[in-house]
Amino acid sequence: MNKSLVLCKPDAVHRGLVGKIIARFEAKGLKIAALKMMRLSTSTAEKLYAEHKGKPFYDLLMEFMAEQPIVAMIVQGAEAPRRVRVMLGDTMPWNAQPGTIRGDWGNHPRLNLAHASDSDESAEREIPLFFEPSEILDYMRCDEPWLDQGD
Ligand code: FUP
Repeated sequence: MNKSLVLCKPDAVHRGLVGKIIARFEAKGLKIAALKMMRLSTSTAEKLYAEHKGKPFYDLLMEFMAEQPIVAMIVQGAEAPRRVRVMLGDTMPWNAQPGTIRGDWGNHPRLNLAHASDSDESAEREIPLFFEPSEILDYMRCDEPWLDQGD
């Protein structure tokens, strides 16, 4: 099963939307394999968003991500990165479809509620920035036989 690193960003924490965001992944049949609340260090924020260094929005993004609490999780399931990104919606909330997390609740490209890995390769790079192997739990949801049949 594939994994995606998902962060509920500071705006999701302050707006009390973390539970609703997690509930969407759970209801979809995706599995929460790791979960914690934390403050992001500037160094981890820089590693997460390394590809954006130098862009006009970079400094404000670093400030925003590192100063307030976030909730980090690993969401697991078949094609998890692709499916979670669809559920997040477009980066720009005004382009995000209703029914997506950003389409329903997002208001600004920086205040767009959640981050999610954009591929298996990104997830492999991002997950160790947030979780030790011992923090990732391997278990079977009781509804798993009814999900992700893979055929
Ligand atoms: P996404 O993967 O959908 O989060 O989007 P990007 O990797 O393109 O953007 C990384 C972060 O930069 C997101 F938090 C949104 C933010 N951003 C801005 O603040 N302004 C912009 O114009 C574009 C992105």
